[in-house]
Amino acid sequence: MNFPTDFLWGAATASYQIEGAALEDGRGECIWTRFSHTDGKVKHGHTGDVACDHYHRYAEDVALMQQLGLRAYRFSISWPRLLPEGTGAPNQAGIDFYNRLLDKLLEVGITPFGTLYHWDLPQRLEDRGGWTSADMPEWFAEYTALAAKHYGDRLKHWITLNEPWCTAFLGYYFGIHAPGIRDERAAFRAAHHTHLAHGRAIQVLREMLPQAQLGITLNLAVEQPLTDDPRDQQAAQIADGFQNRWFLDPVFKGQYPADLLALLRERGTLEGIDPEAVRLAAQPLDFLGINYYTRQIVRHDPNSPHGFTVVLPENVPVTDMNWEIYPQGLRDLLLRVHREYAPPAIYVTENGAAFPEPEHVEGDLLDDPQRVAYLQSHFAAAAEALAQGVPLKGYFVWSLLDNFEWAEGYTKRFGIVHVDFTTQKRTLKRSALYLKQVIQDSAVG
Ligand code: IFM
Repeated sequence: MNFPTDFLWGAATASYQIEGAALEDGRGECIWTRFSHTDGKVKHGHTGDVACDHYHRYAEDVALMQQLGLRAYRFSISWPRLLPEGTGAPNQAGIDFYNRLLDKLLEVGITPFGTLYHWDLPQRLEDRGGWTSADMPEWFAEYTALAAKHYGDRLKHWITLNEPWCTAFLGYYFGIHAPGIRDERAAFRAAHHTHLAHGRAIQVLREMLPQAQLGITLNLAVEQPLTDDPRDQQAAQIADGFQNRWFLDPVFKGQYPADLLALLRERGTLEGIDPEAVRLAAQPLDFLGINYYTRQIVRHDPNSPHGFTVVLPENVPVTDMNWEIYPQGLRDLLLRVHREYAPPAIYVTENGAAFPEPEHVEGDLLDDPQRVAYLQSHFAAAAEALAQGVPLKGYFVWSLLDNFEWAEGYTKRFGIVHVDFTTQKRTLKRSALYLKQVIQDSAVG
């Protein structure tokens, strides 16, 4: 595997998944606090109230990153920590937390990548319509300006949104994520407002921080038809529209993909949305962040609302999320995005896997051979894409720590560092040492 000596290897996390201190030091309630405290929404009734207690243990966690030789760390800023009501009066204690975190990272030479929105929307804004509200782009612009004012001197890599597909569709269509709404029109309105909010945030950041590197993170997948039957091929095309092009096209072309637009217009899904307005999303970017986990095999299904169903073939290797392990999909995806959208730079902003692991660990190392193999095969796929000309600049493993896996609670462990949620003890997994070795090897070319 050949990676350039300046390749930015790192690990990623997100505020609600690791910080805890959910209502401490003035942090406002977020939609995940509300959702996880609602019966039946999250497995075992788990919440992010304490999570990895990173809010109090950030220094210990940065020391771990340093021990692993990470060059970069991707984290997210919690909107309700900075603005408990979503807009209006800022919360100095919340602002100071990220000041401390940034200072610590820079002190040990780790490049911070900050994501502005990784799903912990202030509940106050959800009460006013959340992502379905046409005011969202301006609310987000206000929050972005506040973050830029306080952190712009030290934070040089900014990601506006993490996986807007999940915000819109898991949150407002499937209802399995906060705020738990099941309404197709609301979901597409939410998606539309994520595009506009992204566009406004980039405008604000460009003006306030002309030297900063700006991007967005999308969760993209390879969509493949189950068979050669033209109906399955058509189904895969629609699935690709939903998963990939509904987000890539606005960001890079300022428009929605025509095929899906026609289908959704026919269903009346887009009522009240002005598709032309999405041109605001196409602000020049410095990089695209891609989160890759798996591929999707798709078949024609006349009984499903949009004519397709995702199927998991028998006997394929899967992770604890029941996601197929398909490393060549990462290579294919990187090549495709490079060919069709040509972002100036690409980062894999998330890739990793959950496997069953004990809650408590004896000793100071946990063997996780499946995760080592998963990472090895995906790094190799990335190296192939790089060799074929993809401007891949860095790679963040998801995740640094075992953490709150949304509706799955603490039952899925993605960390390269094990967390005992009773004692908060951190234990390295073998995959952490593997990453350390890869980083060391790539430093010498
Ligand atoms: O844990 C999530 C993360 O918050 C967003 N991307 C996918 C990860 C694994 O499901």
